[in-house]
Amino acid sequence: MPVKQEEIIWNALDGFEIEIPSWGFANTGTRFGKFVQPAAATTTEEKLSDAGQVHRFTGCCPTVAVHVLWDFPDGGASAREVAEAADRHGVRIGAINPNVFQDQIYRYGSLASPLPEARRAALDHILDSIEIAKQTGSRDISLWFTDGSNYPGTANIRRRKGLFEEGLRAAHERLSDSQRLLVEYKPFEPAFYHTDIADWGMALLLARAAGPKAKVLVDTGHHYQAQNIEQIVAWLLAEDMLGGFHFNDRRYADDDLTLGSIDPYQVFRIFHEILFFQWETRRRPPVAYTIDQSHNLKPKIEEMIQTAATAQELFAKAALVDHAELARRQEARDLIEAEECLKSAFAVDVRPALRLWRRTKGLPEEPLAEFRASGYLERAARERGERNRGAVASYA
Ligand code: PSV
Ligand code: MN
Repeated sequence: MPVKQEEIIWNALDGFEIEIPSWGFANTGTRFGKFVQPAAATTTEEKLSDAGQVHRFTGCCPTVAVHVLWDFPDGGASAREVAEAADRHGVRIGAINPNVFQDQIYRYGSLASPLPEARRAALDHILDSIEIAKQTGSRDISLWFTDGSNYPGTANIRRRKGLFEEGLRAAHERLSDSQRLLVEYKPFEPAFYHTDIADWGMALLLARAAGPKAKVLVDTGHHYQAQNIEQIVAWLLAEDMLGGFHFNDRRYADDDLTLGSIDPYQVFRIFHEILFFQWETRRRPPVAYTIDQSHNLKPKIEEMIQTAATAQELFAKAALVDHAELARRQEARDLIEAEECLKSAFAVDVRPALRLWRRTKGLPEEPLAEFRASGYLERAARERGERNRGAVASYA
């Protein structure tokens, strides 16, 4: 590999981090059931310990996104204790995700519910989450809402939009100078007729209505088939409204499959739009990269290591696009050569450079193999197996 290419890859890797979700380490399933793993994390401490392993072997996942109800249960550890536990395991707490969808009170929605007490409960929980974020030193409060309706005529769509504007504005007022609100959109599920924040345009308008520290979060699984996600990314960048990502891959809907397992070229194109923007503007916008996957069948820690390595590879490939050449070819309407700028960068095998980068950073060249050899998973299965067995009726 030419020295210049290697240098570009190293620079890209030096500046690349991706956050991992605490919920990726616990037992999760589909709505038809769970297949329990003996080594799955059963407590917040265990999730952070597993996340620490991912960072230890990859060197690119120093922060962990947490879900408030799942990671700070009532009567459980305080925000400070959770932050200290993260520290013990070599990671930091990242985005705080409020949960305004699980409690019974949210049957008709949260910030847009027709019930004032549900709206109040949702806002209070979001405000509590902002306080938690202050204690854990987290910049981002990441909001996803299930609000919507299942049948035509059953909800006042315009009124609900107004309620969202009000609620988000009230939340925004509580942010410190260094905090941000990220507004995530999703077209359907669990609501199947209308979802209040269904696409990036709705998220953009609501974020603008909330205030200057609110940005849009793009979850790659939250789009209709064939939607051009990199175009959405380019537009959000141009509007200074791209706050971050939830990365995962999909074949049908919000499948939460491993990043790049179905369409790695799409992830490359997303990274390319960001890096092309940076090259043109000489500006690096604060875009949070986060994984949003929780695996039912694959071993969870290994899967997260696999995902992080894939993200590094695709980011490094995108960094290899020759931007000056691309700009020239686009200007000259040289369609074939412009497209080749992307294709040839995507075709480069960056893995040898990635291995070398790891070696110089004192990281294992083959993180998956090294993790497997460490015996961590077997130990975790021994320690947690009994508790996981208790979590389901039948267990093999
Ligand atoms: C919803 O599908 C979502 O993408 C939201 O980001 C949630 O916080 C996350 O998955 C976990 O359920
Ligand atoms: Mn998500």
